[in-house]
Amino acid sequence: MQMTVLAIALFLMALIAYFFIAAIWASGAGQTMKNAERTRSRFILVLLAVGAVVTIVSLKSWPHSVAVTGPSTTVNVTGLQWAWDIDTEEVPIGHPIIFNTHAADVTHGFGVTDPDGRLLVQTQVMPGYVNQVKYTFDRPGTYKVICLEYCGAAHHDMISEFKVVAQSGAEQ
Ligand SMILES: [Cu+2]
Repeated sequence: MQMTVLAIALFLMALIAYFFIAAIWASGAGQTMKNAERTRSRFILVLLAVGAVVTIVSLKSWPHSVAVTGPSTTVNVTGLQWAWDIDTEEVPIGHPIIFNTHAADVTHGFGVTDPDGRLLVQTQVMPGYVNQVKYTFDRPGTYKVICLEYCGAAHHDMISEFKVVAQSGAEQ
């Protein structure tokens, strides 16, 4: 879907660029250019081409993909005023975890922090939708789930925990 949108956007940009170039060409500006102007125009075109290549090469992959190849673990999370209902207490280390989140009442913000309190992953949690977010934990410990969207009087108490454990521990 995203590739289709990208292709349509690029096609429309090329179409607009074509009409601009055709209009400049039809005005005869190209014929009356002095050498210095022609050199400058070529220099700008080269800069544009270099900029386009650098932009495309340095683009990161789409940030919204939750596609996981190979085994993964699904954790179901429900946000409600004012608690998190998480269907597991432990998840395995080094193994993609897909959090399926949804809200039972109002919009919440699902955030996972590591044992040092650093935010690792987050997504909005909405009634009527299941929002997915994927993360692979690389060290064991107790991780906190916090709410990142103000949802009422006890929003600040909306804290839960789960443990990240070695694979063998998860199977016990
Ligand atoms: Cu909240």
